[in-house]
Amino acid sequence: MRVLVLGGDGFCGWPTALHLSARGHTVGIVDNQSRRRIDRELGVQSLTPIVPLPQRIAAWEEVSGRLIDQFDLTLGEDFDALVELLDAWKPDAIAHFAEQRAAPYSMKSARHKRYTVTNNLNATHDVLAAIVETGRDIHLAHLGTMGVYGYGTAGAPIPEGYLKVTLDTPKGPVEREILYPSDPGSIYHMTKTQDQLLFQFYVKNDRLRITDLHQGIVWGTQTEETRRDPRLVNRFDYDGDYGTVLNRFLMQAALGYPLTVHGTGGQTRAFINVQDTVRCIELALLNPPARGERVAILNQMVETRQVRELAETVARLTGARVAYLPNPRKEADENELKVCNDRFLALGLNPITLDEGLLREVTEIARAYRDRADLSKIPCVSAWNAERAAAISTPPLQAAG
Ligand code: USQ
Repeated sequence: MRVLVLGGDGFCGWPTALHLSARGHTVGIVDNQSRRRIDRELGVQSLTPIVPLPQRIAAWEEVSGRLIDQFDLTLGEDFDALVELLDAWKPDAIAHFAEQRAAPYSMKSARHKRYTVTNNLNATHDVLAAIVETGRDIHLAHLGTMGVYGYGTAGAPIPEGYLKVTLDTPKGPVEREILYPSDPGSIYHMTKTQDQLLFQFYVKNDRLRITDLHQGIVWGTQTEETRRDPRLVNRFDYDGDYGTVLNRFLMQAALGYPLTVHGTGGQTRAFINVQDTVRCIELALLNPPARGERVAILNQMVETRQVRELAETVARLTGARVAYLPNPRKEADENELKVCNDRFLALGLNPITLDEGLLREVTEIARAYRDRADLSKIPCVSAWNAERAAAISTPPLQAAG
């Protein structure tokens, strides 16, 4: 299969490109270096040292003997170039990771909100319009998020994208399946809920084949392929905007920094290891919906955990202290979360679960690169609103452990 990976230099895009290449697919990466530009804007760098994209690709060719093409264009802006690329490179499928993916970054200021909305929605829409423009039958697999659902349930597991509802009509009850009601918790998550409507429209109007993957929080760093050479190492984000919760805790533990739990830590979220992320993408690409079929929605997650439970596990393993801090986010303090992931299990995913040995492996990575850490970048300083900004400017509530 010929697959274009949009955003192929990023945290999920890069290991996906390598995984697909290793599995015999022909891979092209489209990336405009926006993730590296944001690092410079924030004055942070990945804990793991990442070489420039052309060197990454050359290293992959050296160790695997396989070529990856690279294209530098800005999705959402360079529309004609995108259409030309699709016509010339002739992908069978597109894996779309080319969106600004950090919730805190999207809430930093009006400028960051506007950037996230403009970038994400125009990127997604341009890809859809470009596929139609070429007239080619290209399957689009998009990295969505569990956050489109919100994290509160009425006790029932969150289904894979669609909810059965019964409408009372004058002729009696009528059953329908509708998109699960969106309940985004940040501007970033909101852009992914809007993407869903773009997909629904383009399937209805143009019969595009589209898969939307609602992914949970990714933990871990390396995959089979990124381990093969130090120049292939994946990003490890630990800063207050881009670092995700479990990787942050593991890195903080490696540095002897108190684990930064927001609020009570009662937030329950869905998790997946990065190795399973890349497997899921290939499974989704190998099993596209038929033309005319509704958007295929799969929950790309393995298990749910509470934030404080994760902090306690990491503390037990490493002796780290846990700090309960005022929450910069406007989110529920406590929630239950049950999620269906039957579709990937049926496709043969044999998932990696949060295992103490694997957690230790990530801590080892963090230890190996601890000298590159800038402790001043650890605190989460992007507040969701004025009330949350005031809350985080007060000293921590308590430190335990
Ligand atoms: N949290 C802490 N302490 C920290 C960092 C986070 O308690 O130091 C808490 C947050 O308040 C939140 C939870 O941990 O309740 C998750 O935060 P996160 O930064 O790990 O994840 P999130 O902002 O939701 O976003 C990440 C990815 C995003 C992806 C999403 C999947 O950045 O691209 O879409 O996970 S999901 O969370 O399932 O929507």
